[in-house]
Amino acid sequence: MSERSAVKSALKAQRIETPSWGYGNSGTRFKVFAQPGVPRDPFEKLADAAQVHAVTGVAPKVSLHIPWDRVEDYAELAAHAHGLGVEIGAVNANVFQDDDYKLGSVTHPDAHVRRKAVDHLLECVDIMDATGSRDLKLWFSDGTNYPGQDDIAARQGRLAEALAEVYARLGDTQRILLEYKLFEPAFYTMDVPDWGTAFAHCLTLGPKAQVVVDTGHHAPGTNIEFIVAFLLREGKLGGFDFNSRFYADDDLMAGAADPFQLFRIMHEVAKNGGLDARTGVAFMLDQCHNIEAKIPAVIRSVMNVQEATAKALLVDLDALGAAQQSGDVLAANAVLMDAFATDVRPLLAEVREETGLNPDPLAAYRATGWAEKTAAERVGGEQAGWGA
Ligand code: LRH
Ligand code: MN
Repeated sequence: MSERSAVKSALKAQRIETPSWGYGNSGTRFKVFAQPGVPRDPFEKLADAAQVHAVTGVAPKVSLHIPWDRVEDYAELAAHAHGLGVEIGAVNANVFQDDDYKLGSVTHPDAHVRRKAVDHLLECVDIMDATGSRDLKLWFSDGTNYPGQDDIAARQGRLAEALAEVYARLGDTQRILLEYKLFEPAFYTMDVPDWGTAFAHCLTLGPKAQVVVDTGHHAPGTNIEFIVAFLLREGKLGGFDFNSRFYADDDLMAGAADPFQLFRIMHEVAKNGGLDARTGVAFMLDQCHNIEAKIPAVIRSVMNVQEATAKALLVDLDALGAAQQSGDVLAANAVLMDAFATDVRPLLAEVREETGLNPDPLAAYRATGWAEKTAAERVGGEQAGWGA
């Protein structure tokens, strides 16, 4: 198989999971701007996600967030997804919007509050049983705002206890994906602030616990691809929450703010076996489209991840290895920069045509008239959002 056709088959096999909340309204503490045609329920969110998969061919999974996507019958929701040509992916728990969780959820000083939080996490595993999902994604807003507010070590003990109980409930093929975040909504300590803390808890839990790298959750200047290479080597990279940022957890479109960083990350993924489905890395988007049209934004983001992946797959690893081995710093760097400078859009257009798709997914989407159709039909009811 020529290098080019190997790259094309890897691109055809790529799978990018889109977030149900990316199709709903979202914003900042200053304002949430509504948009015409926004879904009112998880069924309509899945219909929008199916539009993304229809024009990209690589986005067949949709992450849910509970309770934002709470329904009576999750098997019915999964069947609805199937009918649309998509399936339900990771289930995201939410222990960050209930008044009881002001001082923490699974780390709260009060055992009753911890019990309530763990019960929600266990409910999410029940939902996974109904939807056939593999991944329980856990992000905790837990933390403190002032020195002395609570005992840092004691909170870690409470977190470990809660995670162990949920881990014991997992089915054989199910996983915990533990997500870390440096700050926000807490501003002194977060109980899972960085990859090291997440990694340590996942090591303690066992093989069914892995780390999620949200690209917006690091201190400015953090070398995220180092974390990726390290976790892949340890077999503890469970997935990504792709988005991009200029400052903090901006949750902008993946690759929009820093396409070179996304390329460097995908280079470490590609060269360390992370694109191999057996490695089990979940490539998920976690974004909010506060001012831009939501479905085209998700399509653009999927294309940005595809472009970063294509460039990473074009890195001449033999030349890179030779330059690294001989200590030729400039030559080694040039190998990567050459790949990054490659215009891979014609290659991706070819991949799409070979899979029977329009080479231009955004043009294909516009041609469906879906935006106009949903704006006309989805009148009344309450548009979906974060319900915060
Ligand atoms: C937290 C986070 C987490 C989700 C939420 C939508 O910042 O990245 O992954 O639960 O965004
Ligand atoms: Mn995230």
